[in-house]
Amino acid sequence: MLIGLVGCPNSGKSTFFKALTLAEAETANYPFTTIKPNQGVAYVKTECPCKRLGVKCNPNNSFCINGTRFVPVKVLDVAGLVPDAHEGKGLGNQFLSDLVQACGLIHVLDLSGKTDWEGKSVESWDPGKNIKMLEEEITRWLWGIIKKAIEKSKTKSRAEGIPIKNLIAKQLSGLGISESHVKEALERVEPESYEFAENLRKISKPIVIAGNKIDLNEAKENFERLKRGDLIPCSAEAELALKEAAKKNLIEYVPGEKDFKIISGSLNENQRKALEIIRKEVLEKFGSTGVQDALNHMVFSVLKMIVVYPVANIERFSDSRGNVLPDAYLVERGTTLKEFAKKIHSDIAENFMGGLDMERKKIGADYELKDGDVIQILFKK
Ligand SMILES: Nc1nc2c(ncn2[C@@H]2O[C@H](COP(=O)(O)OP(=O)(O)OP(=O)(O)O)[C@@H](O)[C@H]2O)c(=O)[nH]1
Ligand SMILES: [Mg+2]
Repeated sequence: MLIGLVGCPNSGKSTFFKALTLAEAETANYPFTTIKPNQGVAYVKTECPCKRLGVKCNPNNSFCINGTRFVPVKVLDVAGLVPDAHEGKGLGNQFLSDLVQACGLIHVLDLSGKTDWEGKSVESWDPGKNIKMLEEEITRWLWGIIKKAIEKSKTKSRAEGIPIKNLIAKQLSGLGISESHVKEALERVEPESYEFAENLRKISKPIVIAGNKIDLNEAKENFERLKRGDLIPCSAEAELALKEAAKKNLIEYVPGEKDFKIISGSLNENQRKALEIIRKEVLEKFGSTGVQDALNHMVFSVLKMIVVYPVANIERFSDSRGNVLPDAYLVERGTTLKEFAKKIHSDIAENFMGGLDMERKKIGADYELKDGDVIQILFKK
């Protein structure tokens, strides 16, 4: 699963990326710092079943801090997007192609109004304007691709008498767009229309808005003024500072939490002050830095994913080597046991014989997985 970070230049995308991944990425206070995309691994946060099962886990593909499991998702930080990017303005629309595999986009918005939508320093800018602009640019970029796909399909459509709409789904499959996405987006609209492109964007690239730089007073004012329910207040800089301090064992901090604890005596006065400002201006006012919330909101609420823990031995909740709750898988809500078996391994799916739930009760192929399920898949060996 890949989540894209998009937004105007200088909005804090690369800082947000670093805060999520602790990977290297260049950040600076001028537009178009990022040219080539940065890809890294971030983690969504969920309750680990180890708590309720009363066991100690040994995660393999994920990690657990005091009963909180962190499950990996890929994130991509791209270049800044400016008005008319779809026509090649700014760094053009080439970089938008980097986002084709993304299931969802986090719009990192500079809420402080200290940069305009081209990333230039200004006294005051209405960040609300960037929201619509970004949506339109992405829709127009998609529309361009759709129009090309239609053009390519015309001859085949005429020659074989197949409706255009049946042909374009295949052409768009490389964009992370499925046949069902196309079908849903085409309800009551024509394939050539802007409305189809817009529907398709909403379905295939849903957006979560991260109102960044909330540590600044101007951002707080804009947050109050905009009053949008879909705006998540964030401070990428605060989250990055906390994660880096935790990595150096200066503080104890679980990503996404509302507080941290200083555990080292080696902090200097400036470091202490900076951390106290984060506590007072961000954590106490907004309940967290918002960065983890934005990612969690995308994955769990918007993309409707759940976390499932397959094990080889349901009595011990372990794999064959005795590792307890080793793997955490993100799957779409509604996934059945059989579909899940296919995701794990084609061999397991071919020899599938059902499964066992946490109470060691038998479950069948059509069993719909629930969030936090620990299951053993049974198959012929
Ligand atoms: N106050 C504050 N500044 C931030 C925050 N996040 C980023 N910044 C600053 O905003 C400026 C731009 O940050 P970048 O992360 O480079 O922004 P970007 O969106 O990747 O920029 P481009 O790659 O040029 O499009 C830098 O000076 C950052 O330090 C934040 O949460 N609070
Ligand atoms: Mg950048």
